[in-house]
Amino acid sequence: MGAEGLTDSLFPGILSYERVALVTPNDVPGATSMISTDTAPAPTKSPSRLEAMSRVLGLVRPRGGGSCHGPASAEVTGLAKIALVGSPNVGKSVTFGRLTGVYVTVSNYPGTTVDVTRGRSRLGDQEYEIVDTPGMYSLLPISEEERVARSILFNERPATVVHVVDAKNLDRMLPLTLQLIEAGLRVVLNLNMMDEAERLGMHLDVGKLERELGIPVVATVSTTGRGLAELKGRIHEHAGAKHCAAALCACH
Ligand SMILES: Nc1nc2c(ncn2[C@@H]2O[C@H](COP(=O)(O)OP(=O)(O)OP(=O)(O)O)[C@@H](O)[C@H]2O)c(=O)[nH]1
Ligand SMILES: [Mg+2]
Repeated sequence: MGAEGLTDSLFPGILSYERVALVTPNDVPGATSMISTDTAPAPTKSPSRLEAMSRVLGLVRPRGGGSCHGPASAEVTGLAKIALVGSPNVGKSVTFGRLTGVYVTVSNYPGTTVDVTRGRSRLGDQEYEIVDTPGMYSLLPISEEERVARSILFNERPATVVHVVDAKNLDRMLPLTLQLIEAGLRVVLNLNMMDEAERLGMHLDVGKLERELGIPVVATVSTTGRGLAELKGRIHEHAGAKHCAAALCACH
């Protein structure tokens, strides 16, 4: 049995399990220096602050190379991709297990390799590829893990990015949500670990957050499955939505 067959029989929902060796930044597509003015397109008009920042970071995709509206994310499996991103230890892998129907323990080899787990999930009437990315604090990568996560976001062009956050530390997590939105990605905010937030007496106004951010916000406890049905529904809705409200969506 080949490696693929073995993976399939052990974890039916798992498409592949990559161990990305990181010897030099060149090993990871797109994992080159963040500040790359050489490749930034020449501005045709006076850029806004966000546009300027995005260009400097190399985040704006060239027009005509696919968009956040669908087909561009179908590069590897032919399926639209959903990427789970967020800080370490917020529940991305447990959520991945809930979405794909399997629980996976991902082991890292600090400083030498980065693990990326992929699976499939049927949400509504469509099948998606789900990508569990390494933990990241910011779109400005410092660690190799963050470089890989950023590379997945901007090279694989997911149809939806689910930003998984620890609900009890929202103030520390929201800056990345804003970065993802400003970069033109189609974001769903997942307030996970609501059980712990509630135990601390915290009340989060999900509706207000949705209105303020202009994106879907879903509260979950991924260890028990609470809120997961709603999360699946909102991801599917958002992935298929016809327009992108983000200021820097490269489609417009
Ligand atoms: N109480 C509680 N614990 C949770 C919840 N979701 C995840 N956890 C726990 O949080 C820990 C981290 O979960 P993971 O899914 O491994 O987190 P991760 O974001 O994938 O972490 P990295 O892969 O290191 O980036 C585990 O012990 C989970 O059981 C939740 O909703 N509530
Ligand atoms: Mg994980």
